[in-house]
Amino acid sequence: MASTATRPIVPPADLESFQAHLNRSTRILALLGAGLSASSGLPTFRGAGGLWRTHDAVQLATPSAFSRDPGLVWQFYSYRRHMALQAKPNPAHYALAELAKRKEGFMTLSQNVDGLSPRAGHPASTLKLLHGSLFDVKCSDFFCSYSETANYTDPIVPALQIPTDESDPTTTSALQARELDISDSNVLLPELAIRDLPRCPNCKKGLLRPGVVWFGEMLPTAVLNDIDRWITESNTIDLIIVIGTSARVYPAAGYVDLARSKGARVAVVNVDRDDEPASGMYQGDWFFEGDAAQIVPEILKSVIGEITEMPDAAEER
Ligand code: BV8
Ligand code: ZN
Repeated sequence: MASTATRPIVPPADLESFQAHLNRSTRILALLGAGLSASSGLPTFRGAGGLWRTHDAVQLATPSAFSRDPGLVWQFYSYRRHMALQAKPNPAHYALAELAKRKEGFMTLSQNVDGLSPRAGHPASTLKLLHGSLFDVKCSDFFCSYSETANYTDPIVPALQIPTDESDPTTTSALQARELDISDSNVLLPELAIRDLPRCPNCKKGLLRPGVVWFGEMLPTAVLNDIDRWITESNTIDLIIVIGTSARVYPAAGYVDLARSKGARVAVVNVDRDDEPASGMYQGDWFFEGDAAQIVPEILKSVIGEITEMPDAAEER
């Protein structure tokens, strides 16, 4: 048994057959999930049992949660904005960006709202953000269409400051000193007054809300149309690469079967061998078990070569 040091990241046989198919593929889809950014230090939805503090993350990502307690929902999103801004794209983000630059017919569908793929230089024309971005905001008032993109202000309003000075026991460093995590339920979150939350500068009435797609909300029409146009452009899709997703949220997860129905072979990259797409795995598919940050650059190497540079667009801001 080869020692761990020399054990190849992916089984050679799989790598060879996958790369042979990748090299000859002209129509490729990728579906990305939170596991892609796990190695960048961002918690997945299912990681930590899908909980942020004592709250079910999926429950917080709903219009009803926002109308019930906008302060709590904003603290959830402000925390995720802060974490995403602190994080850095990892080699998998760069490998996918490089594939997009080198493979004409490569379209990437991301469920991630963390902004790391754009920061890795993934061309926007072939990167579809299905669920929006943490760094877009829009007015929550039904009659106001105000929206803003690329708002990286952290915190977006002073009241959402994740405490930083020593006097406050909930400071990030004080917490780290006590090995507590701000997302830990033992740390009481301040009750925020509505007046301290981000207000719409246009109608001055509505609260601003994160520019993400909440459960029960439609995905952005322009994004869905762009994807449909790409899918119907040709009768075939050769390959879909499913990376770091439990593929349980729709309509995103539905693209795996849609691609399969157009002849695509499926390649899954996931640390959890049981996390297959709902429709299962078939003869000719690949399951690469392990960390996306390690595996994705390896399996795409035949097209993209070695990932050397990792420029971070955030540094140019
Ligand atoms: C809608 C933005 C209707 C916000 C998100 C059909 C069947 C059943 C249900 C439905 C259906 N159609 C619609 C629904 C309802 C619902 C849904 O799908 N519910 C689920 C829970 C069953 N869908 C909706 O509500 C959608 N809207 O349907 O509107 C409509 C129609 C007409 C008119 C009006 C309305 C909207 C869905 C989008 C919700 N927003 N995000 C935010 O982020 O806060 S979804 C959010 O959760 C993410 O974007 C992502 O999509 C999902 C989390 O999934 P993953 O990213 O996969 O993360 P997860 O933690 O689950 O898994 C991580 C994986 O990575 C694991 O497999 C793990 O093993 C792996 N991993 C971990 N570390 C690594 C790794 N892999 C590799 N390397 C590592 N290092
Ligand atoms: Zn407004």
